[in-house]
Amino acid sequence: MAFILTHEQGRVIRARTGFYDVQYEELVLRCTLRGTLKKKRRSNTGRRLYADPVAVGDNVIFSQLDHEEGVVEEILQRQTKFSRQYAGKHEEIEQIIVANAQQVVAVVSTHMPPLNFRTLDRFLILAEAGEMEAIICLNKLDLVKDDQLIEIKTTFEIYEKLGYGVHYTSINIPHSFDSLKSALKDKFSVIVGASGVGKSSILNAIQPNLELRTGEVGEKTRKGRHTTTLVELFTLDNGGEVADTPGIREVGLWGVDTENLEFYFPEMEPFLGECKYNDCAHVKDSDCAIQSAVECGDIHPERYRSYVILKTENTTVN
Ligand SMILES: Nc1nc2c(ncn2[C@@H]2O[C@H](COP(=O)(O)OP(=O)(O)O)[C@@H](O)[C@H]2O)c(=O)[nH]1
Ligand SMILES: [Mg+2]
Ligand SMILES: [Zn+2]
Repeated sequence: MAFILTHEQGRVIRARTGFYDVQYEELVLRCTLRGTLKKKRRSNTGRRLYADPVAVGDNVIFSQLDHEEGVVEEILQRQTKFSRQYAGKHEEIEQIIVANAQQVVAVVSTHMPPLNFRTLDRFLILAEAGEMEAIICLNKLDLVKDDQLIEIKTTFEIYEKLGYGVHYTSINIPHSFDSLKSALKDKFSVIVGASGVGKSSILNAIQPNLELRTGEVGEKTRKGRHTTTLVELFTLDNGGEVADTPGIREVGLWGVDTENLEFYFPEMEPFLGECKYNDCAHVKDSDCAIQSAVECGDIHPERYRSYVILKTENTTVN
C-alpha cells in the first residue's frame, strides 16, 4: 500500500470482543480501540455502562497501522440502535447488538425451538425502543401440518393488523423467501431471534453464496478462523444489507420505559385514559379499560400476556 490512511471514516462490519473489522471502500482492517474509547465503557464513577462501546453498523473514524490492522479513533453518532440488557448480569449494562439498522427482522420458528410469542413481543418492543421498523418471519413452516398452520396464521393476523409485515418461510419450500427478500431490498436490516430458529439458514436461502454455517452454537467465521463471530454484516445482491446475529437467549429489555409499557403495544392505544385510576397498571386494577378490551376480544390474550409478564417483571405492580 502506497500510503497509510489516517482519520478516515469507515464502517464496522464484523465485531467480536475486542476486535472490529472496519470497512473503507474495498479495504477491511482489523481494528482495536483507542484507549480513550475503551474508557467510554465506564461512567465517571467507574460503573460499567456498555458491554462493548462499538457495534456492527457503527460509522467510525479509524487510522491504519499496516496493511491489515488499524485502530478505531472515534464513533460517529448513531441513527438507531438495537440494544438489549446484557445477559447474566445484575448491573444495568447495555449491549448494543447493531447500530444504524433501519429494520429489525424478528424470526420465530413453528417448532424447534417452539413458537414463542413472548420472545417475539420482546423483539418488537426493542425495535420500537431503538426507533427501527420491524417485520416478522415465521420460519420452519414445513414442520407443521396444514390445520396447525391455519391456526398459527390466524394468530399472526394480530401482528399484520398492527402493521407488522409477516413472512412465512421454510428452507424446504421453494420461493418461500421471495417476499422476505423483497422486504430486505435497499435497507439495512438486523436479523434477530432465538438460537436455532433459522436466521443463518434464511440468509443462505436468500443469498446462497454467503455460505453461513448453520445448526451450530458457536459459529466460526467462513475463513475457518477459530473465533466466535458475534455479529456480521452482509450485502445482498438486491442492494439490501443484513446483520446476522447469534441466538439471543435472554431478551432483556433495554431503553424501554416500562412505567409506560402500554405505549409499546399499539392495540392498547385506543383504550388509554379510559381506566378508572390514572396510574392503572392494567394488571390487577379494577375498572380497567385494557382488561375489559381483552375480555371483549379487542386485544388479543397472547399479546396481553406478554404485557403482563413484562410489566410485572420490570416494575412492582400493586
Ligand atoms: N425443517 C426445517 N429446518 C430448518 C429450517 N430453517 C433452518 N432449519 C434448521 O434449523 C437449524 C438451525 O438453523 P440456523 O440457521 O443455524 O439457525 P440460527 O441459529 O437462527 O442461525 C439447522 O439445523 C437448520 O438446518 C426450515 O425452514 N425447516
Ligand atoms: Mg446463525
Ligand atoms: Zn387499566
